[in-house]
Amino acid sequence: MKKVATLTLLAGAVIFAGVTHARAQGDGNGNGNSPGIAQVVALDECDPQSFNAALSESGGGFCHNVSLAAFGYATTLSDLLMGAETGSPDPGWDFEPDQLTVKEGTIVSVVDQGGEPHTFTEVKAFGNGFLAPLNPGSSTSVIPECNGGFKNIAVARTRVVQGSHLDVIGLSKGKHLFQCCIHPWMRMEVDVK
Ligand SMILES: [Cu+2]
Repeated sequence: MKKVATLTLLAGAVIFAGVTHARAQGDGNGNGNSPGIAQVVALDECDPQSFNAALSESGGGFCHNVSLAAFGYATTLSDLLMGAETGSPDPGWDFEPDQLTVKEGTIVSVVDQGGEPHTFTEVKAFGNGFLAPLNPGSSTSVIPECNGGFKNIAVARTRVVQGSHLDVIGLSKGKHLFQCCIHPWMRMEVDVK
């Protein structure tokens, strides 16, 4: 019982730390020389029932319940896989906005407001992710930036889990392409002026 309480406290502390961090950055927005922040949201409509039943080996809480599944605002795992395979992926899985123009030095802050983890990975050219069933035609070919999945530390570092945010700093002037290495149709462009 004591152990559980400690864990809960720890979890609370982590969440609280995350919030404080986000606030501190918010204060820097537009003040003097502090860099501005441009926000990107990662969205999905995962259906907790079907996702968590199929992905129970990853802890059972893979898909958090944010999608109002009871009212039909959710995509089941089989529908998601079917759409991805046939090349008409669910548009509810998305980065918003699709394109962003920012000044050099701006922090691009990606917030995962969906129910699933995503990655926000910079790529040379958009292409397939590391989970074949979510690629068109279930292709096993993977673009280099996503290769190896989370076993590749470079990919793991671009992960954004549910309810958290990832800050991308130091983007050079020019065009940058980002995509999710899990759901490869989640794509966006950041143009740095
Ligand atoms: Cu994703």
